[in-house]
Amino acid sequence: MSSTLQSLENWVAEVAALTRPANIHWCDGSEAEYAALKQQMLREGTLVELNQQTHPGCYLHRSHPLDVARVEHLTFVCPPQREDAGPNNHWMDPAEAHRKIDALFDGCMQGRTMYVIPYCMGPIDSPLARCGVEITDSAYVVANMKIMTRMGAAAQARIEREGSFVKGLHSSGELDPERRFIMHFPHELTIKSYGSGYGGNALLGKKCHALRIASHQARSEGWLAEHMLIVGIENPQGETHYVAAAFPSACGKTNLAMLIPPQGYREAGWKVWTIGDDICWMRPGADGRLYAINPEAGFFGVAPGTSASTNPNALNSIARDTIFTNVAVTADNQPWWEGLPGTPVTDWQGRAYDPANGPAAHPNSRFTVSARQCPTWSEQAEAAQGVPLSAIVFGGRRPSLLPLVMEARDWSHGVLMGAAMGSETTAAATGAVGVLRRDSMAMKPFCGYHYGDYFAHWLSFDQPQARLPKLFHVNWFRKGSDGKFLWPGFGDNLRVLEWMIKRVQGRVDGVETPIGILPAHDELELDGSGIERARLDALLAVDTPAWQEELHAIGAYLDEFGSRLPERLRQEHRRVAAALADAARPQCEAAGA
Ligand code: SAT
Ligand code: MN
Repeated sequence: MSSTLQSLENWVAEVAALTRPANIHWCDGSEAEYAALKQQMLREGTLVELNQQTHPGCYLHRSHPLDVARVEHLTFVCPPQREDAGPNNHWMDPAEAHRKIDALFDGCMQGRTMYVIPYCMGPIDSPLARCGVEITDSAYVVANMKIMTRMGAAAQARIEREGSFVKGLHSSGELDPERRFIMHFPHELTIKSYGSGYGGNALLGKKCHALRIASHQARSEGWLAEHMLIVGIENPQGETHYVAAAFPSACGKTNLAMLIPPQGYREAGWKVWTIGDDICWMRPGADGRLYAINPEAGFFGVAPGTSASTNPNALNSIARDTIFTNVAVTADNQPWWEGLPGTPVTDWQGRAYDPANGPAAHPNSRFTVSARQCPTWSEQAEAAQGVPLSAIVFGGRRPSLLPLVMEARDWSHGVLMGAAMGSETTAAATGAVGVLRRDSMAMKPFCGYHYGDYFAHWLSFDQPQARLPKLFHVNWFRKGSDGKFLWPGFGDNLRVLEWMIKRVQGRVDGVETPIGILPAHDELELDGSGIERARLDALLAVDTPAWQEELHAIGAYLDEFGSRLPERLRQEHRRVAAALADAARPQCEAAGA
């Protein structure tokens, strides 16, 4: 197969001239192609068969030990002008970036097969979907792209019809961290990634296209490309409210997207429907509401911590036809990670398990599985027009200060809440874990342009005819004085989502505070949760002096975006700071009296 689209033909020929592969394979996305790829990887040893009785169709891939997470310090966004990348990105002059990375690509596929993967991000017939072509020398990447995207002949047909596509060139190279770059050229709709075979660095449809390049495209076309899950909450009356939520990597997006309601809710008839667990593209519909699609077709989820108690739907999904990456293995060859019953005998590097070497599964080990395998998968995930959003939720890992939930008083306030998001870092990226960093809208590693312009783009959706979703902020990770999490999380998070939906319906009033609208104590359904009043007080406490410090820190962070920070966001920041000062005053006077 090749293409009727000349620009695609030309680009493939150009890449082949540079990388000099032994063969070129155009992926058609068929099951036969997928089966042949797996056989080849099994022969080469890049895939290992797992226990086919307990896990039919499941395989394990082991990465190079120095190639197990995204590498933000080697990831560049290269618009022509440095200022357009913003302080939130590493920038390189595009000509220099091409030169540097092309030197690595020169001859890198000699003796290897070059795969051409046409793919579509989003339902194949959706006007919100966008297409790309990834060229790679990694069969593992092809197999993952098959699960994660609509890949093959149908995508190619759409590309040939539309005449345009995002170009992604990838080679695993030597897997040498010293010879590794992930480069983005938003103005050329081009991605070049060399030297890593790992998830977000190598599956170019995911973070590179669906977030970094797409966020840039979305800005000029009037939509939003966001790092959000999408979940449908069906109440006992049979109405479904769709909620999108932005949390940084490895903060529970997959768990929330697949939540199982607490028993009392299940008995009352509540249901949860999974649309997506990582990425959300949304745009205003004719009725003024925001409509969202999940551009992905699969889940690339964090394995450790996934268990029958935390996420039975995920565990169910991955019982068959799943690619595991960097997990451990039991004596009878079942995949294993911390949080599962049983004992590992082989660690993620293929060594005999020895606790002295650290966890058996890598903390960022993953499963790749088709979304359709999820028991709560929603048919609406294929809806061409997307689903209308009732609420958008921001959140992060904050051991203190941030209440369980708060609602923004209006869109501008919500954009400030999103911009001010902070979270403790996780194993999803290389570097220190557990350090608080600002991660606006959970897009710090993924926004393909200047954050100041991005905040302005968010604010621009607040139009007179718009019927925007309500904006909220949650924190499942607040700890008590004993250092333990105050909130049980997982299924009980539905209690918080229910409150949000009641707010959307205008059925509860909440309590206004300087930082936003919080639930009144009797508005959160706690029946059967075992959470006592004192704990709820701690979860919803607003510590005014500590919040004043937080506002100070947020102000300093926003100042980093200089003159591109929208004035409306500054005003909003001043408004909240003033409200906090007001709240602090009577206390000071009392203390002084
Ligand atoms: O490594 S990925 O970027 O694919 C996953 C994540 O960090 O969210
Ligand atoms: Mn993610």
